[in-house]
Amino acid sequence: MSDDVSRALFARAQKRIPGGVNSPVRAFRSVGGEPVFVRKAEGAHIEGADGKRYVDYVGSWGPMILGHAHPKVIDAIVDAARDGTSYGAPTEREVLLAEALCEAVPSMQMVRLTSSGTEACMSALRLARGFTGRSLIVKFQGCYHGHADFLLVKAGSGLATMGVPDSAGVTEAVARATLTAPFNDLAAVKALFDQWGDDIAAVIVEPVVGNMGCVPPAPGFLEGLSALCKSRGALFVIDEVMTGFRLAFGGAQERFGLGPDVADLTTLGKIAGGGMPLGAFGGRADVLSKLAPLGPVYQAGTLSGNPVATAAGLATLALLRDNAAFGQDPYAKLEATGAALEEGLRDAAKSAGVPVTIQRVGSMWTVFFTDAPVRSWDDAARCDTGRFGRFHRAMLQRGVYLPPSQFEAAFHSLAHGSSEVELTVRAAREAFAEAR
Ligand code: KE4
Repeated sequence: MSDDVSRALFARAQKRIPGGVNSPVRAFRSVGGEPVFVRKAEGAHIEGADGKRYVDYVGSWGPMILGHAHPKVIDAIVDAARDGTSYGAPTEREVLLAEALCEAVPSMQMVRLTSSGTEACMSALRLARGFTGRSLIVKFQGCYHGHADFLLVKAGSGLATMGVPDSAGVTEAVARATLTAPFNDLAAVKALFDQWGDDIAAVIVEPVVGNMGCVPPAPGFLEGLSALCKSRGALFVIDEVMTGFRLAFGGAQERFGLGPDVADLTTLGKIAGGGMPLGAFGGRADVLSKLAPLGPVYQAGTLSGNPVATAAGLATLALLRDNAAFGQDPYAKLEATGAALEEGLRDAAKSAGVPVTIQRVGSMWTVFFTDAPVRSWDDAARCDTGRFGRFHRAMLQRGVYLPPSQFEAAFHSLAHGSSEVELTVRAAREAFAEAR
């Protein structure tokens, strides 16, 4: 449960901030209880308002792959801020970060920086419509690409493949232009192209889904989507906001060996900004050249390419290339920690007699409270969310801070070591038993 100081702050917050939070998932509504207000964070730990430390597996929902408050990132932020926090004019750091992002993700020949992943995905899809002259977008049930109106859409009923609003305030007209399909179902996407093919501008996908919990792509699924798009004149957008620099330095595209011609556009965020507000969308030069001021597709932002955010991003990416900083390849370390966590959690659940499915790709993972594999939203929706809530609360009481939703991925960082793994597995043995 949260502490008295957090409870008091939460009561005050709710008077001025809707739900007391600035992003809904932080309100702990799907796990019960009240949120822990955080007053500081360092390495693998966050510190609650009452000073209690927790091993953190949210990591700001992905950005904090180095661990919180890495000294070199903090120094980069402070040094940059001393020279001013925003100019609204081009800077060298934007060039350096653009070059670093395109080098890391070879399918990106050019890139535009934004202030969030939502802006990156919204802008990438507007660009896809502008480049193709088409209007429809295909997304997958259970995938999240930020809160642009046309992306807050769920599957229509029955055979209706046109989307319906998944949020109040999104109009039917807007939702109808977004088609949805089940993740990992290539045949369903082919059927959409057979029905709407000449008006589909783009298909957007999380290459490993984090937003229904961690769900990997079936072998050949991503390549199949790319081939379908190419054969029908649509663009393939890989949303690497979460997976970029997480699954490998080159994200899912590197991890799965997807060549530079698979994705037409890629979106980035989170780690790319080192925990500061930064997103990016990039890809084929012929597509990006349609963007204002070069072309007719408008896109803009006061703080796009912000000098402090780009400094944090550059410092983070430099450390992710610095084996000496961590005594080994950073991604090998993340994999070893992930394997130890996965094995320990699986043993803990088994010894408590609680059926779970643990799915992990590198340093993003989810404990699904179901006894079957989770390949799509329909599978994920069968999870026992009540049992997940009891597990989450029991872990929180034992100093382990998991994402407050069954349908979110957990993340560990390069600051998580054997002592954090041991504490987490020890807590889980008791928490699984409590959650029975
Ligand atoms: P932001 O606008 O939150 O920076 O990025 C949107 C976004 C786009 N694409 C993917 C794959 C994402 O996961 C996200 C945002 N992720 C959520 C966590 N599942 C952010 C947490 C929140 O909304 O508070």
